[in-house]
Amino acid sequence: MKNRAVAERLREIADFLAIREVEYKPRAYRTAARNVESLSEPIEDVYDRGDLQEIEGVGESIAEKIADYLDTGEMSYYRELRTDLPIDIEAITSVQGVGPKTAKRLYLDLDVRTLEDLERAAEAGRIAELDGFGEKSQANILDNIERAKRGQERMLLGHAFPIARDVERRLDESDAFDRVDTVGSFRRRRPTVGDVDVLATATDPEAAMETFCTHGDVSQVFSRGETGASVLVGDDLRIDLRIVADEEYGAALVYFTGSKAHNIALRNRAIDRDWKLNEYGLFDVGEARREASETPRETGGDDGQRAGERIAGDTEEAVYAALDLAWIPPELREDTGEIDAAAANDLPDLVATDDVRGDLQCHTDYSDGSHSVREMAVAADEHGLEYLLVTDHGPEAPIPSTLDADAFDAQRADVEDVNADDEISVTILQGIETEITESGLGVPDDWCDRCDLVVAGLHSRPDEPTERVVRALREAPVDVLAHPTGRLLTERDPLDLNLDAVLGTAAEEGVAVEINAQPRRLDLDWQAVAEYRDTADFVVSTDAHTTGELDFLHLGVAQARRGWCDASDVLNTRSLDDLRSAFGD
Ligand code: DGT
Ligand code: CA
Ligand code: CA
Ligand code: ZN
Repeated sequence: MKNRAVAERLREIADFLAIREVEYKPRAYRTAARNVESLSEPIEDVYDRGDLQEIEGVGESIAEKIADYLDTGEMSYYRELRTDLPIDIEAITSVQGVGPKTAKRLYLDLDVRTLEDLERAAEAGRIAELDGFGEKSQANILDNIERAKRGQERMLLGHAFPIARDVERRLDESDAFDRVDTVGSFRRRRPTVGDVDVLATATDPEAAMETFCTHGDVSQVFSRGETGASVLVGDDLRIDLRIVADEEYGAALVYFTGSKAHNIALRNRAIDRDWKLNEYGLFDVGEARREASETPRETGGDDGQRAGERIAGDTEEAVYAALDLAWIPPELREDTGEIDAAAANDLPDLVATDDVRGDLQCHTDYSDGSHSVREMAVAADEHGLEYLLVTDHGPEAPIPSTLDADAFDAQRADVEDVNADDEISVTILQGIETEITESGLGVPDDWCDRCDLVVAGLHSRPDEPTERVVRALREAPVDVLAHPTGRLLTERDPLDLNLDAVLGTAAEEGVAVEINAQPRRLDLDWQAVAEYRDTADFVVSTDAHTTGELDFLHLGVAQARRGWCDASDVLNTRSLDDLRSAFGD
Protein backbone atom coordinates (compact mmCIF):
# COMPACT_ATOMS: atom_id res chain seq x y z
CA MET A 1 0.00 0.00 0.00
CA LYS A 2 1.78 3.11 -1.23
CA ASN A 3 -0.86 5.77 -0.60
CA ARG A 4 1.16 7.58 2.00
CA ALA A 5 4.40 7.44 0.07
CA VAL A 6 2.67 8.82 -3.03
CA ALA A 7 0.97 11.55 -1.00
CA GLU A 8 4.29 12.53 0.54
CA ARG A 9 5.95 12.85 -2.85
CA LEU A 10 3.08 14.98 -4.14
CA ARG A 11 3.46 17.25 -1.12
CA GLU A 12 7.18 17.57 -1.70
CA ILE A 13 6.49 18.53 -5.29
CA ALA A 14 4.01 21.12 -4.00
CA ASP A 15 6.73 22.55 -1.76
CA PHE A 16 9.26 22.72 -4.58
CA LEU A 17 6.71 24.41 -6.84
CA ALA A 18 5.85 26.87 -4.08
CA ILE A 19 9.53 27.73 -3.81
CA ARG A 20 9.56 28.47 -7.52
CA GLU A 21 6.54 30.66 -6.96
CA VAL A 22 4.50 28.70 -9.44
CA GLU A 23 0.84 29.67 -9.08
CA TYR A 24 -2.09 27.33 -8.38
CA LYS A 25 -0.11 24.12 -8.89
CA PRO A 26 1.16 23.76 -5.32
CA ARG A 27 -2.41 23.80 -4.09
CA ALA A 28 -3.46 21.28 -6.74
CA TYR A 29 -0.69 18.91 -5.67
CA ARG A 30 -1.63 19.29 -2.01
CA THR A 31 -5.28 18.61 -2.74
CA ALA A 32 -4.35 15.52 -4.73
CA ALA A 33 -2.08 14.38 -1.88
CA ARG A 34 -4.89 14.74 0.62
CA ASN A 35 -7.28 12.74 -1.53
CA VAL A 36 -4.72 10.01 -2.16
CA GLU A 37 -4.03 9.78 1.55
CA SER A 38 -7.71 9.43 2.40
CA LEU A 39 -8.44 6.71 -0.18
CA SER A 40 -10.04 3.68 1.36
CA GLU A 41 -8.06 1.22 -0.78
CA PRO A 42 -4.44 0.80 -1.92
CA ILE A 43 -3.62 3.24 -4.70
CA GLU A 44 -1.95 0.34 -6.55
CA ASP A 45 -5.42 -1.17 -6.99
CA VAL A 46 -6.84 2.08 -8.31
CA TYR A 47 -3.94 2.26 -10.76
CA ASP A 48 -4.42 -1.34 -11.88
CA ARG A 49 -8.02 -0.57 -12.73
CA GLY A 50 -6.92 2.46 -14.71
CA ASP A 51 -8.88 4.76 -12.40
CA LEU A 52 -6.24 7.19 -11.12
CA GLN A 53 -8.05 10.14 -12.66
CA GLU A 54 -11.20 9.19 -10.81
CA ILE A 55 -9.49 10.40 -7.65
CA GLU A 56 -10.65 13.92 -6.86
CA GLY A 57 -8.01 16.48 -7.74
CA VAL A 58 -6.00 14.03 -9.83
CA GLY A 59 -5.92 15.07 -13.48
CA GLU A 60 -3.90 13.69 -16.33
CA SER A 61 -0.66 15.30 -15.28
CA ILE A 62 -0.70 14.23 -11.64
CA ALA A 63 -1.95 10.77 -12.65
CA GLU A 64 1.16 10.40 -14.82
CA LYS A 65 3.38 11.23 -11.89
CA ILE A 66 1.63 8.72 -9.67
CA ALA A 67 1.90 6.04 -12.37
CA ASP A 68 5.58 6.86 -12.73
CA TYR A 69 6.05 6.30 -9.00
CA LEU A 70 4.11 3.05 -8.91
CA ASP A 71 6.00 1.74 -11.95
CA THR A 72 9.51 2.80 -11.00
CA GLY A 73 9.50 3.57 -7.28
CA GLU A 74 10.18 7.25 -7.91
CA MET A 75 8.75 10.29 -9.66
CA SER A 76 11.15 11.61 -12.25
CA TYR A 77 9.47 15.01 -11.99
CA TYR A 78 10.32 15.07 -8.29
CA ARG A 79 13.89 14.07 -9.09
CA GLU A 80 14.21 16.95 -11.54
CA LEU A 81 12.93 19.44 -9.01
CA ARG A 82 15.21 18.07 -6.37
CA THR A 83 18.25 18.19 -8.65
CA ASP A 84 17.60 21.90 -8.98
CA LEU A 85 17.33 22.38 -5.26
CA PRO A 86 19.03 19.47 -3.50
CA ILE A 87 17.36 19.69 -0.11
CA ASP A 88 15.38 17.27 2.01
CA ILE A 89 12.30 19.46 1.73
CA GLU A 90 10.00 17.10 3.63
CA ALA A 91 12.21 16.91 6.72
CA ILE A 92 13.06 20.60 6.75
CA THR A 93 9.50 21.81 6.34
CA SER A 94 8.36 19.37 9.00
CA VAL A 95 9.85 21.90 11.41
CA GLN A 96 6.98 24.14 12.43
CA GLY A 97 7.64 27.67 11.21
CA VAL A 98 9.91 26.64 8.35
CA GLY A 99 7.98 26.83 5.10
CA PRO A 100 9.21 26.10 1.59
CA LYS A 101 10.45 29.63 1.01
CA THR A 102 12.40 29.74 4.25
CA ALA A 103 13.88 26.38 3.31
CA LYS A 104 15.16 27.85 0.08
CA ARG A 105 16.65 30.87 1.83
CA LEU A 106 18.41 28.66 4.34
CA TYR A 107 19.83 26.60 1.52
CA LEU A 108 21.06 29.56 -0.52
CA ASP A 109 22.48 31.49 2.43
CA LEU A 110 23.65 28.71 4.74
CA ASP A 111 23.74 25.60 2.55
CA VAL A 112 21.14 23.87 4.72
CA ARG A 113 20.13 20.65 2.97
CA THR A 114 19.03 18.35 5.76
CA LEU A 115 17.44 18.54 9.19
CA GLU A 116 20.90 17.98 10.69
CA ASP A 117 22.28 20.94 8.71
CA LEU A 118 19.42 23.05 9.98
CA GLU A 119 20.13 22.07 13.56
CA ARG A 120 23.83 22.80 13.22
CA ALA A 121 23.18 26.20 11.65
CA ALA A 122 20.78 27.12 14.45
CA GLU A 123 23.13 25.90 17.16
CA ALA A 124 25.99 27.87 15.67
CA GLY A 125 23.82 30.99 15.80
CA ARG A 126 23.98 31.49 12.05
CA ILE A 127 20.23 31.68 11.51
CA ALA A 128 19.83 34.60 13.92
CA GLU A 129 22.31 36.56 11.81
CA LEU A 130 20.18 36.35 8.68
CA ASP A 131 18.02 39.28 7.63
CA GLY A 132 14.47 38.83 8.82
CA PHE A 133 15.42 36.27 11.46
CA GLY A 134 16.54 36.89 15.01
CA GLU A 135 17.42 35.18 18.25
CA LYS A 136 13.78 34.43 18.92
CA SER A 137 13.01 32.75 15.62
CA GLN A 138 16.27 30.83 15.86
CA ALA A 139 15.33 29.56 19.32
CA ASN A 140 11.90 28.62 18.00
CA ILE A 141 13.45 26.71 15.15
CA LEU A 142 15.69 24.80 17.57
CA ASP A 143 12.71 23.89 19.77
CA ASN A 144 10.73 22.79 16.77
CA ILE A 145 13.60 20.71 15.38
CA GLU A 146 13.58 18.75 18.63
CA ARG A 147 9.87 18.16 18.19
CA ALA A 148 10.25 17.19 14.53
CA LYS A 149 12.99 14.70 15.45
CA ARG A 150 10.85 13.18 18.18
CA GLY A 151 7.97 13.16 15.71
CA GLN A 152 9.95 11.00 13.35
CA GLU A 153 10.14 8.33 16.03
CA ARG A 154 6.37 7.99 16.30
CA MET A 155 3.70 7.80 13.64
CA LEU A 156 0.24 9.30 13.83
CA LEU A 157 -2.37 6.66 14.60
CA GLY A 158 -4.39 7.82 11.60
CA HIS A 159 -1.41 7.36 9.30
CA ALA A 160 -0.54 3.95 10.71
CA PHE A 161 -4.14 2.85 10.42
CA PRO A 162 -4.50 2.05 6.72
CA ILE A 163 -1.06 0.46 6.63
CA ALA A 164 -1.68 -1.74 9.66
CA ARG A 165 -5.13 -2.70 8.39
CA ASP A 166 -3.61 -3.67 5.06
CA VAL A 167 -0.98 -5.88 6.71
CA GLU A 168 -3.61 -7.44 8.93
CA ARG A 169 -5.86 -8.19 5.97
CA ARG A 170 -2.99 -9.68 4.00
CA LEU A 171 -1.98 -12.01 6.83
CA ASP A 172 -5.60 -12.91 7.46
CA GLU A 173 -6.01 -13.93 3.84
CA SER A 174 -2.90 -16.10 3.87
CA ASP A 175 -3.42 -19.81 4.55
CA ALA A 176 -0.32 -19.88 6.72
CA PHE A 177 -2.01 -17.75 9.37
CA ASP A 178 -4.92 -18.58 11.55
CA ARG A 179 -5.74 -15.77 13.97
CA VAL A 180 -4.33 -12.29 13.42
CA ASP A 181 -4.76 -9.24 15.66
CA THR A 182 -3.09 -5.89 15.99
CA VAL A 183 -2.04 -5.24 19.58
CA GLY A 184 0.18 -2.69 21.40
CA SER A 185 -0.53 1.03 21.41
CA PHE A 186 -2.28 0.62 18.06
CA ARG A 187 -4.98 -1.54 19.62
CA ARG A 188 -5.27 0.88 22.50
CA ARG A 189 -5.60 3.66 19.88
CA ARG A 190 -3.01 5.93 21.30
CA PRO A 191 -2.84 9.12 19.20
CA THR A 192 0.66 8.18 18.03
CA VAL A 193 2.35 4.78 17.82
CA GLY A 194 6.01 3.82 18.08
CA ASP A 195 5.42 0.73 16.00
CA VAL A 196 2.58 -1.62 15.16
CA ASP A 197 2.54 -4.92 17.03
CA VAL A 198 0.81 -7.89 15.45
CA LEU A 199 -0.05 -11.12 17.22
CA ALA A 200 -0.97 -14.31 15.38
CA THR A 201 -1.36 -18.03 15.46
CA ALA A 202 -0.11 -19.95 12.45
CA THR A 203 -1.02 -23.25 10.88
CA ASP A 204 2.38 -23.18 9.18
CA PRO A 205 4.75 -20.94 11.12
CA GLU A 206 7.55 -21.13 8.60
CA ALA A 207 5.31 -20.13 5.69
CA ALA A 208 3.79 -17.45 7.92
CA MET A 209 7.18 -15.86 8.54
CA GLU A 210 7.98 -16.03 4.87
CA THR A 211 4.68 -14.35 3.96
CA PHE A 212 5.22 -11.60 6.51
CA CYS A 213 8.85 -10.83 5.67
CA THR A 214 8.89 -11.04 1.91
CA HIS A 215 5.90 -8.91 0.95
CA GLY A 216 6.56 -6.14 -1.59
CA ASP A 217 5.78 -3.38 0.91
CA VAL A 218 8.50 -4.58 3.29
CA SER A 219 11.54 -2.36 2.78
CA GLN A 220 13.77 -3.82 5.47
CA VAL A 221 13.83 -6.89 7.73
CA PHE A 222 15.31 -6.02 11.14
CA SER A 223 15.02 -9.48 12.61
CA ARG A 224 13.47 -12.79 11.73
CA GLY A 225 13.18 -15.86 13.92
CA GLU A 226 10.89 -18.85 14.16
CA THR A 227 8.13 -17.12 16.08
CA GLY A 228 8.85 -13.45 15.67
CA ALA A 229 9.97 -10.92 13.14
CA SER A 230 10.33 -7.20 12.89
CA VAL A 231 10.18 -5.35 9.59
CA LEU A 232 9.92 -1.87 8.13
CA VAL A 233 6.91 -1.27 5.91
CA GLY A 234 7.19 1.64 3.51
CA ASP A 235 9.62 4.32 4.63
CA ASP A 236 8.78 4.66 8.23
CA LEU A 237 6.51 2.14 9.96
CA ARG A 238 7.98 -0.71 11.94
CA ILE A 239 5.83 -3.80 12.34
CA ASP A 240 6.55 -6.48 14.94
CA LEU A 241 4.98 -9.88 14.50
CA ARG A 242 4.77 -12.55 17.17
CA ILE A 243 3.38 -16.00 16.58
CA VAL A 244 2.12 -17.82 19.64
CA ALA A 245 0.40 -21.08 20.53
CA ASP A 246 -3.39 -21.28 20.45
CA GLU A 247 -3.83 -21.96 24.15
CA GLU A 248 -1.62 -18.97 24.99
CA TYR A 249 -3.28 -16.54 22.63
CA GLY A 250 -5.43 -14.76 25.22
CA ALA A 251 -2.57 -14.21 27.64
CA ALA A 252 -0.39 -12.96 24.78
CA LEU A 253 -3.17 -10.60 23.67
CA VAL A 254 -3.34 -9.12 27.14
CA TYR A 255 0.42 -8.86 27.47
CA PHE A 256 1.21 -7.36 24.09
CA THR A 257 -1.75 -5.00 24.10
CA GLY A 258 -0.33 -3.40 27.22
CA SER A 259 0.01 -0.79 28.34
CA LYS A 260 3.01 -1.74 30.36
CA ALA A 261 1.47 0.00 33.39
CA HIS A 262 -1.76 -1.94 32.93
CA ASN A 263 0.21 -5.19 32.67
CA ILE A 264 2.09 -4.47 35.86
CA ALA A 265 -1.13 -3.74 37.74
CA LEU A 266 -2.63 -7.00 36.45
CA ARG A 267 0.47 -8.94 37.36
CA ASN A 268 0.36 -7.56 40.89
CA ARG A 269 -3.24 -8.68 41.15
CA ALA A 270 -2.11 -12.18 40.16
CA ILE A 271 0.73 -12.12 42.67
CA ASP A 272 -1.77 -11.20 45.41
CA ARG A 273 -3.46 -14.53 44.66
CA ASP A 274 -0.16 -16.39 44.70
CA TRP A 275 -0.40 -16.70 40.93
CA LYS A 276 1.80 -15.61 38.09
CA LEU A 277 0.71 -13.77 34.95
CA ASN A 278 2.89 -13.47 31.86
CA GLU A 279 2.52 -13.63 28.09
CA TYR A 280 2.12 -17.43 28.26
CA GLY A 281 -0.77 -17.61 30.66
CA LEU A 282 -1.99 -17.25 34.19
CA PHE A 283 -0.45 -19.91 36.44
CA ASP A 284 -0.94 -21.10 39.98
CA VAL A 285 2.65 -21.08 41.13
CA GLY A 286 1.74 -21.44 44.78
CA GLU A 287 0.85 -25.04 44.08
CA ALA A 288 4.07 -25.62 42.16
CA ARG A 289 6.11 -24.08 44.92
CA ARG A 290 4.43 -26.20 47.60
CA GLU A 291 5.05 -29.36 45.62
CA ALA A 292 8.60 -28.33 44.80
CA SER A 293 9.39 -28.08 48.50
CA GLU A 294 8.35 -31.72 48.95
CA THR A 295 9.64 -33.42 45.81
CA PRO A 296 11.91 -31.94 43.15
CA ARG A 297 9.70 -31.15 40.22
CA GLU A 298 10.19 -30.64 36.51
CA THR A 299 9.03 -27.12 35.75
CA GLY A 300 9.27 -27.27 31.98
CA GLY A 301 11.36 -25.07 29.69
CA ASP A 302 11.33 -21.27 29.30
CA ASP A 303 13.12 -20.82 32.62
CA GLY A 304 9.94 -21.82 34.37
CA GLN A 305 7.84 -19.22 32.51
CA ARG A 306 5.11 -21.82 32.12
CA ALA A 307 5.61 -23.35 35.55
CA GLY A 308 2.62 -24.15 37.72
CA GLU A 309 -0.91 -25.10 36.93
CA ARG A 310 -2.43 -23.14 34.03
CA ILE A 311 -5.50 -21.27 35.21
CA ALA A 312 -6.24 -19.28 32.08
CA GLY A 313 -4.61 -18.16 28.86
CA ASP A 314 -6.57 -19.09 25.77
CA THR A 315 -8.83 -16.03 25.77
CA GLU A 316 -8.54 -12.53 27.17
CA GLU A 317 -11.92 -12.85 28.84
CA ALA A 318 -10.73 -15.93 30.73
CA VAL A 319 -7.60 -14.17 31.95
CA TYR A 320 -9.57 -11.18 33.23
CA ALA A 321 -12.34 -13.38 34.66
CA ALA A 322 -9.85 -15.49 36.61
CA LEU A 323 -8.60 -12.28 38.17
CA ASP A 324 -12.23 -11.38 39.06
CA LEU A 325 -12.32 -8.66 36.45
CA ALA A 326 -14.71 -7.82 33.67
CA TRP A 327 -13.04 -7.73 30.26
CA ILE A 328 -11.48 -4.30 29.81
CA PRO A 329 -11.70 -2.51 26.45
CA PRO A 330 -8.16 -1.92 25.11
CA GLU A 331 -8.63 1.87 24.97
CA LEU A 332 -8.92 1.92 28.77
CA ARG A 333 -5.81 -0.12 29.52
CA GLU A 334 -3.65 2.71 30.80
CA ASP A 335 -3.78 2.01 34.54
CA THR A 336 -5.93 5.04 35.22
CA GLY A 337 -8.56 3.31 37.32
CA GLU A 338 -9.85 0.74 34.85
CA ILE A 339 -8.84 -2.21 37.00
CA ASP A 340 -10.79 -1.02 40.03
CA ALA A 341 -13.74 -0.24 37.78
CA ALA A 342 -13.56 -3.71 36.22
CA ALA A 343 -13.37 -5.30 39.67
CA ALA A 344 -16.50 -3.40 40.73
CA ASN A 345 -18.19 -4.24 37.42
CA ASP A 346 -18.45 -0.53 36.89
CA LEU A 347 -16.75 0.01 33.54
CA PRO A 348 -18.41 2.58 31.27
CA ASP A 349 -20.42 1.39 28.31
CA LEU A 350 -18.08 3.12 25.87
CA VAL A 351 -19.40 5.09 22.93
CA ALA A 352 -18.95 3.26 19.62
CA THR A 353 -18.49 4.63 16.11
CA ASP A 354 -21.89 3.21 15.16
CA ASP A 355 -23.50 5.27 17.91
CA VAL A 356 -22.53 8.48 16.15
CA ARG A 357 -25.37 9.75 13.98
CA GLY A 358 -23.93 12.87 12.49
CA ASP A 359 -20.75 14.77 11.82
CA LEU A 360 -20.48 18.36 12.96
CA GLN A 361 -17.48 19.65 11.12
CA CYS A 362 -16.44 19.30 7.46
CA HIS A 363 -15.23 21.49 4.64
CA THR A 364 -16.32 21.73 1.02
CA ASP A 365 -14.89 23.36 -2.06
CA TYR A 366 -16.43 26.62 -0.87
CA SER A 367 -13.31 26.89 1.30
CA ASP A 368 -10.36 24.52 1.53
CA GLY A 369 -12.22 21.22 1.05
CA SER A 370 -11.92 19.18 -2.13
CA HIS A 371 -15.52 18.19 -2.72
CA SER A 372 -18.85 19.87 -3.33
CA VAL A 373 -21.70 19.97 -0.84
CA ARG A 374 -23.46 17.32 -2.91
CA GLU A 375 -20.42 15.03 -3.04
CA MET A 376 -19.99 15.31 0.72
CA ALA A 377 -23.68 14.50 1.14
CA VAL A 378 -23.44 11.41 -1.04
CA ALA A 379 -20.40 10.25 0.94
CA ALA A 380 -22.18 10.96 4.24
CA ASP A 381 -25.02 8.76 3.01
CA GLU A 382 -22.56 5.99 2.30
CA HIS A 383 -21.34 6.34 5.88
CA GLY A 384 -24.91 6.06 7.13
CA LEU A 385 -24.91 9.51 8.70
CA GLU A 386 -28.21 11.12 9.60
CA TYR A 387 -26.87 14.67 9.45
CA LEU A 388 -23.78 16.53 8.35
CA LEU A 389 -22.87 20.08 9.29
CA VAL A 390 -20.81 21.80 6.60
CA THR A 391 -18.51 24.29 8.23
CA ASP A 392 -16.42 26.13 5.72
CA HIS A 393 -13.95 28.69 6.97
CA GLY A 394 -15.37 32.14 7.45
CA PRO A 395 -13.52 35.43 6.88
CA GLU A 396 -10.49 36.20 9.03
CA ALA A 397 -9.33 32.60 9.21
CA PRO A 398 -5.63 32.58 8.42
CA ILE A 399 -6.01 30.24 5.46
CA PRO A 400 -6.01 30.95 1.73
CA SER A 401 -9.65 30.37 0.86
CA THR A 402 -12.61 31.43 2.94
CA LEU A 403 -16.29 32.12 2.36
CA ASP A 404 -17.50 35.58 1.47
CA ALA A 405 -21.11 36.70 1.72
CA ASP A 406 -21.98 35.62 -1.83
CA ALA A 407 -20.43 32.21 -1.35
CA PHE A 408 -22.26 31.82 1.93
CA ASP A 409 -25.58 32.46 0.16
CA ALA A 410 -24.68 30.21 -2.74
CA GLN A 411 -23.80 27.44 -0.35
CA ARG A 412 -27.14 27.83 1.41
CA ALA A 413 -28.83 27.30 -1.94
CA ASP A 414 -26.71 24.16 -2.53
CA VAL A 415 -27.66 22.84 0.88
CA GLU A 416 -31.36 23.39 0.22
CA ASP A 417 -31.02 21.75 -3.14
CA VAL A 418 -29.37 18.65 -1.71
CA ASN A 419 -31.88 18.44 1.14
CA ALA A 420 -34.74 18.60 -1.36
CA ASP A 421 -33.27 15.69 -3.31
CA ASP A 422 -35.09 12.41 -2.58
CA GLU A 423 -32.04 10.39 -3.60
CA ILE A 424 -30.10 11.74 -0.65
CA SER A 425 -31.16 10.84 2.85
CA VAL A 426 -28.66 12.68 5.00
CA THR A 427 -29.75 16.11 6.21
CA ILE A 428 -27.17 18.76 5.42
CA LEU A 429 -26.91 21.57 7.92
CA GLN A 430 -25.16 24.78 7.11
CA GLY A 431 -22.68 25.91 9.68
CA ILE A 432 -19.51 27.88 9.64
CA GLU A 433 -16.08 27.40 11.15
CA THR A 434 -15.34 30.85 12.35
CA GLU A 435 -12.14 32.26 13.70
CA ILE A 436 -12.13 33.43 17.31
CA THR A 437 -10.76 36.93 16.99
CA GLU A 438 -9.72 39.65 19.37
CA SER A 439 -13.16 41.22 19.12
CA GLY A 440 -15.27 38.06 19.10
CA LEU A 441 -15.93 36.05 15.97
CA GLY A 442 -14.64 36.53 12.45
CA VAL A 443 -18.11 36.47 10.87
CA PRO A 444 -20.96 38.95 10.87
CA ASP A 445 -23.73 38.34 13.43
CA ASP A 446 -26.37 37.77 10.78
CA TRP A 447 -24.37 34.81 9.42
CA CYS A 448 -24.46 33.20 12.83
CA ASP A 449 -28.23 33.72 12.95
CA ARG A 450 -28.61 31.99 9.62
CA CYS A 451 -26.32 29.07 10.50
CA ASP A 452 -27.76 25.90 11.95
CA LEU A 453 -24.75 25.71 14.25
CA VAL A 454 -21.70 27.88 14.72
CA VAL A 455 -18.35 26.16 15.16
CA ALA A 456 -15.59 28.43 16.40
CA GLY A 457 -11.90 27.85 16.81
CA LEU A 458 -8.49 29.38 16.92
CA HIS A 459 -6.14 28.92 13.99
CA SER A 460 -3.78 31.65 15.09
CA ARG A 461 -1.72 31.64 18.26
CA PRO A 462 -2.58 34.73 20.28
CA ASP A 463 -0.60 35.66 23.39
CA GLU A 464 -3.59 35.28 25.69
CA PRO A 465 -5.65 32.49 24.21
CA THR A 466 -7.63 31.72 27.38
CA GLU A 467 -9.05 35.24 27.67
CA ARG A 468 -9.87 35.33 24.00
CA VAL A 469 -11.66 31.98 23.93
CA VAL A 470 -13.52 32.57 27.19
CA ARG A 471 -14.77 35.94 25.97
CA ALA A 472 -16.00 34.47 22.69
CA LEU A 473 -17.81 31.66 24.48
CA ARG A 474 -19.47 34.17 26.82
CA GLU A 475 -20.39 36.86 24.34
CA ALA A 476 -20.76 35.26 20.93
CA PRO A 477 -23.29 32.71 19.67
CA VAL A 478 -20.89 29.76 19.60
CA ASP A 479 -22.28 26.21 19.58
CA VAL A 480 -19.13 24.11 19.27
CA LEU A 481 -15.57 24.91 20.28
CA ALA A 482 -13.40 23.35 17.57
CA HIS A 483 -10.06 21.60 18.22
CA PRO A 484 -9.77 23.40 21.57
CA THR A 485 -6.04 23.31 22.22
CA GLY A 486 -4.76 23.82 18.69
CA ARG A 487 -2.15 21.12 19.07
CA LEU A 488 -0.69 19.37 16.05
CA LEU A 489 0.69 16.01 17.13
CA THR A 490 4.45 15.72 16.58
CA GLU A 491 4.47 19.27 15.15
CA ARG A 492 3.11 21.87 17.46
CA ASP A 493 2.38 22.08 21.19
CA PRO A 494 -1.10 22.86 22.45
CA LEU A 495 -1.92 26.50 23.14
CA ASP A 496 -1.08 27.58 26.64
CA LEU A 497 -4.74 27.41 27.72
CA ASN A 498 -6.32 27.27 31.12
CA LEU A 499 -8.57 24.31 30.42
CA ASP A 500 -10.45 24.71 33.70
CA ALA A 501 -11.51 28.16 32.58
CA VAL A 502 -12.24 27.26 28.97
CA LEU A 503 -14.14 24.03 29.56
CA GLY A 504 -15.86 25.49 32.62
CA THR A 505 -17.11 28.42 30.55
CA ALA A 506 -18.13 26.12 27.71
CA ALA A 507 -20.26 24.13 30.17
CA GLU A 508 -21.85 27.28 31.60
CA GLU A 509 -22.62 28.66 28.17
CA GLY A 510 -23.91 25.40 26.70
CA VAL A 511 -21.07 25.20 24.18
CA ALA A 512 -20.07 21.69 23.13
CA VAL A 513 -16.40 20.78 23.07
CA GLU A 514 -15.08 19.10 19.97
CA ILE A 515 -12.96 15.98 19.84
CA ASN A 516 -11.50 16.55 16.41
CA ALA A 517 -10.79 13.30 14.56
CA GLN A 518 -8.11 14.58 12.17
CA PRO A 519 -5.02 12.38 12.65
CA ARG A 520 -2.78 15.37 13.37
CA ARG A 521 -5.18 16.85 15.90
CA LEU A 522 -7.15 14.32 17.99
CA ASP A 523 -7.90 17.42 20.02
CA LEU A 524 -9.30 17.57 22.77
CA ASP A 525 -6.74 15.08 24.04
CA TRP A 526 -8.09 11.91 25.66
CA GLN A 527 -6.63 12.72 29.06
CA ALA A 528 -8.48 16.02 29.17
CA VAL A 529 -11.61 14.25 27.93
CA ALA A 530 -11.39 11.92 30.92
CA GLU A 531 -10.76 14.81 33.27
CA TYR A 532 -13.67 16.98 32.08
CA ARG A 533 -16.16 14.28 31.13
CA ASP A 534 -18.42 15.18 34.02
CA THR A 535 -18.60 18.87 33.16
CA ALA A 536 -18.36 19.09 29.39
CA ASP A 537 -20.59 17.98 26.53
CA PHE A 538 -18.48 16.60 23.71
CA VAL A 539 -18.99 16.16 20.00
CA VAL A 540 -16.76 14.03 17.78
CA SER A 541 -16.22 15.58 14.35
CA THR A 542 -14.06 14.56 11.41
CA ASP A 543 -13.24 18.05 10.12
CA ALA A 544 -13.13 16.22 6.77
CA HIS A 545 -11.65 18.13 3.85
CA THR A 546 -12.34 15.26 1.41
CA THR A 547 -15.08 12.64 1.15
CA GLY A 548 -12.54 10.00 2.20
CA GLU A 549 -11.77 11.82 5.42
CA LEU A 550 -15.26 11.13 6.73
CA ASP A 551 -13.63 7.78 7.59
CA PHE A 552 -11.64 9.50 10.34
CA LEU A 553 -14.66 9.42 12.62
CA HIS A 554 -13.55 6.23 14.37
CA LEU A 555 -10.21 7.85 15.31
CA GLY A 556 -12.05 10.57 17.21
CA VAL A 557 -14.44 8.08 18.75
CA ALA A 558 -11.45 6.06 19.93
CA GLN A 559 -10.16 9.12 21.79
CA ALA A 560 -13.58 9.62 23.38
CA ARG A 561 -13.38 5.98 24.45
CA ARG A 562 -9.90 6.54 25.86
CA GLY A 563 -11.52 9.35 27.84
CA TRP A 564 -14.14 6.92 29.26
CA CYS A 565 -17.07 8.48 27.36
CA ASP A 566 -20.32 6.65 26.92
CA ALA A 567 -22.79 7.64 24.20
CA SER A 568 -24.52 10.18 26.44
CA ASP A 569 -21.26 12.14 26.76
CA VAL A 570 -21.18 12.72 22.99
CA LEU A 571 -23.95 14.95 21.66
CA ASN A 572 -23.77 13.83 18.05
CA THR A 573 -24.90 10.35 19.03
CA ARG A 574 -28.35 11.95 19.30
CA SER A 575 -30.96 12.16 16.61
CA LEU A 576 -31.13 15.44 14.74
CA ASP A 577 -34.19 16.55 16.71
CA ASP A 578 -32.54 15.76 20.01
CA LEU A 579 -29.36 17.44 18.87
CA ARG A 580 -31.28 20.59 18.01
CA SER A 581 -32.88 20.66 21.40
CA ALA A 582 -29.54 20.03 23.07
CA PHE A 583 -28.29 23.18 21.35
CA GLY A 584 -31.43 25.01 22.32
CA ASP A 585 -33.16 25.45 18.99
P1 DGT B 1 4.56 2.18 21.36
O1 DGT B 1 4.94 1.09 20.44
O2 DGT B 1 5.70 2.94 21.91
O3 DGT B 1 3.54 3.10 20.78
O4 DGT B 1 3.85 1.54 22.65
P2 DGT B 1 3.42 0.03 22.94
O5 DGT B 1 2.54 0.08 24.13
O6 DGT B 1 2.87 -0.61 21.72
O7 DGT B 1 4.78 -0.65 23.38
P3 DGT B 1 5.71 -1.76 22.72
O8 DGT B 1 5.54 -1.85 21.26
O9 DGT B 1 7.07 -1.49 23.23
O10 DGT B 1 5.23 -3.10 23.40
C1 DGT B 1 3.96 -3.66 23.13
C2 DGT B 1 3.33 -4.13 24.42
O11 DGT B 1 4.12 -5.17 25.01
C3 DGT B 1 3.25 -3.06 25.49
O12 DGT B 1 2.12 -2.26 25.36
C4 DGT B 1 3.21 -3.88 26.75
C5 DGT B 1 4.06 -5.06 26.42
N1 DGT B 1 5.40 -4.87 26.98
C6 DGT B 1 6.50 -4.52 26.30
N2 DGT B 1 7.55 -4.44 27.13
C7 DGT B 1 7.08 -4.73 28.36
C8 DGT B 1 7.67 -4.83 29.66
O13 DGT B 1 8.86 -4.61 29.86
N3 DGT B 1 6.87 -5.17 30.70
C9 DGT B 1 5.54 -5.41 30.52
N4 DGT B 1 4.80 -5.74 31.58
N5 DGT B 1 4.95 -5.34 29.33
C10 DGT B 1 5.71 -5.01 28.27
CA1 CA C 1 3.94 -0.82 19.76
CA1 CA D 1 6.80 -3.30 19.53
ZN1 ZN E 1 -10.29 24.35 12.13
